Amino acid sequence: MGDYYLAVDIGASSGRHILGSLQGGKLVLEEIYRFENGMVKRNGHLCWDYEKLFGHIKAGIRKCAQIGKIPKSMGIDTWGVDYVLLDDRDEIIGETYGYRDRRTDGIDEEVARIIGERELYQRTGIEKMTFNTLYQLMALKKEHPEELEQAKALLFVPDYFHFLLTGKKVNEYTEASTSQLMNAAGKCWDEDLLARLELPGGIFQRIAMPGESLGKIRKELAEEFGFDMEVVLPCTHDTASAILAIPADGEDYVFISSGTWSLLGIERDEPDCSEVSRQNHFTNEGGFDSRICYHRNIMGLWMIQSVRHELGDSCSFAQICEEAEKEKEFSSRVDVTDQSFMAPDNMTEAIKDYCKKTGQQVPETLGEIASCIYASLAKCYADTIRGIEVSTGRTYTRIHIVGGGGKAGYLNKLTAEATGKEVHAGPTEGTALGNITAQMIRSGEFTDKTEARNVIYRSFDIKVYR
Ligand code: LFR
Repeated sequence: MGDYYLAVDIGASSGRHILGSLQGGKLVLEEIYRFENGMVKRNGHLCWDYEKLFGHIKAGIRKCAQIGKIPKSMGIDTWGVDYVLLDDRDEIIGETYGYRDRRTDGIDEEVARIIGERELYQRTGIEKMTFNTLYQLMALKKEHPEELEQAKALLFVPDYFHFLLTGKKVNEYTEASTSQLMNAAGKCWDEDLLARLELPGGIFQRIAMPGESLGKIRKELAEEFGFDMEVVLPCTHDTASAILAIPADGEDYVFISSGTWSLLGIERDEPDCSEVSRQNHFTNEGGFDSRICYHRNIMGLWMIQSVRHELGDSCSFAQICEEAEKEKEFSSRVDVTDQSFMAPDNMTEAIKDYCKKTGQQVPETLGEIASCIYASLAKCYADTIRGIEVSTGRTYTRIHIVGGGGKAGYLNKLTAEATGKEVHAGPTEGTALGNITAQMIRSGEFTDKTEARNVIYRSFDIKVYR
């Protein structure tokens, strides 16, 4: 029996604890704990409840002892950009805002007066999304400058949970890259940028690479859980973790990390911070082995999740796919990167409004709405891939879809049709798997990423659509 490694993978709508181990040359996963997540409205702002999340993190760890499978190490990954500020007693200062909160609306224009978008991109390589940490901090500086002044440390969400577990403060590289405050070429905090934005450089921590060990969990926690274990940094940004788990060899593919968001792109050694790349909305985020995840953020299944939620979460995602397929002739399309779908009060209405506004047939039934979303996503995938092919001057024959969205068979089919490429869907637990992979490389179970990906390829069911 091989050693166990624990991934805590927290997404915008749910979190899970997954144990991974090597058994007979294959990687075997076991989900031991699952919980809900979501932003909550507090004082008119969309916020996360970190206390509750940490309670779930601990409950899932206790589950390991209950089932007698003690992990050798663990690591946490979450979405990007969100952070906490800590005071001199390591208490959280102010609200724990979530990235869909609207307080950053319009802040981008103020930032552009300090530093032009072109130069900002040349430095950071990060696509302008007004939820990036940069804009969030600038909004805070405007509304609550005293909170920034009081702050002693900034930790991104996974950093914060790792700190609660070990007492160590670092900013993990892949997550830090999503802030839009890191220098893409130097992989370090862009001190000059921070100074020009008048942000307190002292709150940023040492940038730590995935694979680094933060040492053992705190003594009190080890006593509470009844066992000790090491915390090893995975790619704490979920997207980078998912990309590490792509079951591919060579470089002849584009990836889609499909979940709440669809992140579509390629891996590369050096960032492309050119003006063409900026205009095509590509972002250069940190990946495993100091590589760059070069991709576009596409709204993704958030639109389906929201519509489903508006129906009282009464139908399964598989049923939604079926309904959509019945309406495959429905021809209205929306731009899935449009801001109006970012955080609408009602997604169903936002889609109807978009169709009305653009003179298209308004979808009425669930089937029509889902058909419109899936077909629009597939179209956006095809356009984005064309953009990548133009900018890299090469073509790709395969698309690897990792993450829960890979279960949407109808969308996979549409993607194969719209792009003319072979779609390989799976593994669906890509993010947790990538998290575990980084830990297993650290402990020597895999010599490198290539070996890990070969094992992943052998271990999981991958569905191919032609
Ligand atoms: C996906 C993701 C994306 C990021 C978005 C917000 O879960 O991490 O990569 O752009 O969430 O942080």
